[in-house]
Amino acid sequence: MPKVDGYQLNHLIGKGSYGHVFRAEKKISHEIVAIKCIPLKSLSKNSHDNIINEISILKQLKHDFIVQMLDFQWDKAFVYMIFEFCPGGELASIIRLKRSFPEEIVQHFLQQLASAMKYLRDNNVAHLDLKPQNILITGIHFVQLLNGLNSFKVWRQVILKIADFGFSQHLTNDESVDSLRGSPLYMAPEIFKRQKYDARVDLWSIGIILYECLFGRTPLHGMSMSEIAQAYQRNKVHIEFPKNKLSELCYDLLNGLLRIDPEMRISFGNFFSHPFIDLEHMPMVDSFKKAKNIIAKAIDFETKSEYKSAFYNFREALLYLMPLYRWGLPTQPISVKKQEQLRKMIVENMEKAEKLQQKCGIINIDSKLLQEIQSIYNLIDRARDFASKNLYSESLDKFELAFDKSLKIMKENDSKIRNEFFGEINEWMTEAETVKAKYLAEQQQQTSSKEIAKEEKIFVAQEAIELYHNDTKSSTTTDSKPDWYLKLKEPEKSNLSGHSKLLIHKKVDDKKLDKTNDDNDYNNVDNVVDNEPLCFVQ
Ligand code: 3AM
Repeated sequence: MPKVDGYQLNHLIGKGSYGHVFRAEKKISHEIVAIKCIPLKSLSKNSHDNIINEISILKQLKHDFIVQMLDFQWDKAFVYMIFEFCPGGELASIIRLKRSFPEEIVQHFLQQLASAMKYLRDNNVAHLDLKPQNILITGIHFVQLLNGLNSFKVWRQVILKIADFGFSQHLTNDESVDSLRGSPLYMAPEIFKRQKYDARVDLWSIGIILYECLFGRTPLHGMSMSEIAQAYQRNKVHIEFPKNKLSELCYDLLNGLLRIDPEMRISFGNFFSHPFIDLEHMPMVDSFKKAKNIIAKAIDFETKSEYKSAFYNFREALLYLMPLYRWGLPTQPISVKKQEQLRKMIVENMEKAEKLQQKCGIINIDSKLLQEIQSIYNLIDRARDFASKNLYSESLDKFELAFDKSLKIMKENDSKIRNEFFGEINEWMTEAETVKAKYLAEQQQQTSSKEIAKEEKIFVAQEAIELYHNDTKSSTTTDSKPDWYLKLKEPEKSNLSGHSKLLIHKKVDDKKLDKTNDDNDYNNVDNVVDNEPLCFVQ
């Protein structure tokens, strides 16, 4: 048993990428830790560099969803890295046992991982070896998890933490590396193709982890390293998703992440702001405070008889309160008293919002349609993203799809929907025209047949615009651009290409809220929520 100053080593937990991991206790504070012991002898020059790299990076990182390195030591034989202890084991073990998870749980997990990735990104760190074995669980003991695989109460306690930065390194935006690292099933295609790669490989790995959690296996399950490499090199990999299982937003995100060409993959910015993840409304220590401030604003609007603004503020507050109530906080438990206070606040605000909604005649639309509309906004974001990378053809494809879908919805619905959701179509059209002009300029040398195809894309859009103009001309409403619509237009204020915050809100009453804390079969809870009618939408 190795000796580590100030710690009493208890027993071996397992063998990690570089060495053995022991459970240990800090002598003075009795804090339980995990110590990774890396034999210096066994390290090649390359691994040695990696370890030093891991240590220097980990020392600086501190985040709720990242395994904290508390300390490190070394002697002649070993480097000892001391980590916070994660009693829930690896995400990989849980996937093996549970196979797949309901979408709502996956969404919650992904929010935690995305939050950690955003922190890493802000610190210019790429992981480069993300996989379920490198995601540890805390907040609950592995045995409790084992005994409660179908209990929502158990899943509510799970906190995921990204671990093992052995392969990670500091990357500036335009730096890339070209050595082969990582684990084949989760490794991005550009690594297999021996192309230069960068931090975007982490987006691919997250896509595979998301796929595995949803469908119970990785897309290239059962293939060896060389089979996978060959398939990628010959461009023979087409990842398909089992259909009609998930929400449109979830498919949209999977689609964005699992793009073979990193240029076509969703960008980090669009990933973090994707509405399936919705980091903004993730339960955080300040969520309650934020909600209270927004409610104060809502009340203010209400007293000034500005009912529409009041409604949108009440609803925005609920978007903070609901996840807080459902999932709690990752770092500190919410007391029973506070939980009850939250419940009352939610019910009260729901009632107020519903009354205001009726008073203002704000439209109520079903969740399927709302998701369709959301996917259009996502397509526009992707189109803008491609255009910003000078990928004009890809950008036009996205615009075309968005216009096709918009047209279909506009034809099938009344002018209210058109006014509320498609007021921006003029702008989109102008943007698409600009992209098209750039595309044509780029394609001057090529055959004209391609140009005609792109020309047609704009015609579809034109038809949609005409529909919109007809509506606005004939509309009797003076307020053709409601204030929430303006919010859609400037989703993050500072981030024009960011995703519009177009979120679904479901009706919840006392009875259903009470279910949140029941230790009943998770799938039943899931069904209850999924079958709920929509109360109102953003
Ligand atoms: O071999 P198993 O899967 O039981 O979960 C990690 C793995 O366990 C565990 O050590 C083994 C080799 O990586 N491990 C790594 N870091 C840990 C930590 N911070 C940890 N267990 C608890 N806390």
